[in-house]
Amino acid sequence: MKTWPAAKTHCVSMGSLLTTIHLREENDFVRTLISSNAWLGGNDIISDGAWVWDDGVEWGGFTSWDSGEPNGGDHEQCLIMRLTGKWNDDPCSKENVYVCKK
Ligand code: GN1
Ligand code: CA
Repeated sequence: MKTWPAAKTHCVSMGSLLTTIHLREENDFVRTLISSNAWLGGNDIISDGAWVWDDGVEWGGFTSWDSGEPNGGDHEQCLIMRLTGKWNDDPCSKENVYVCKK
């Protein structure tokens, strides 16, 4: 369990990134890997609502937001997958499991 920045640093230290998700198939696969809410490699830290992927792929393809999400404004800037495979914006300072992608 790590904060989002610490999780990201750990992935990078292994030559990987927090996982990004560009296809429904990737979303389904990552969901099979997790047993609690897990950080993904996306954030809107720079500007509220302007989501970016850590791998540099432009936001705007596949998304899997849960109903009502994202709802956190400046308080919830990091992307997390719920057990349902749906996404939430959550405070980056929370400690969660995470998935790296290489
Ligand atoms: C959580 O705890 P609450 O309901 O204020 C979560 C949000 C979700 C929300 C709805 C800090 O907020 O990211 O959008 O549930 N925030 C925290 O599921 O856990
Ligand atoms: Ca939220």
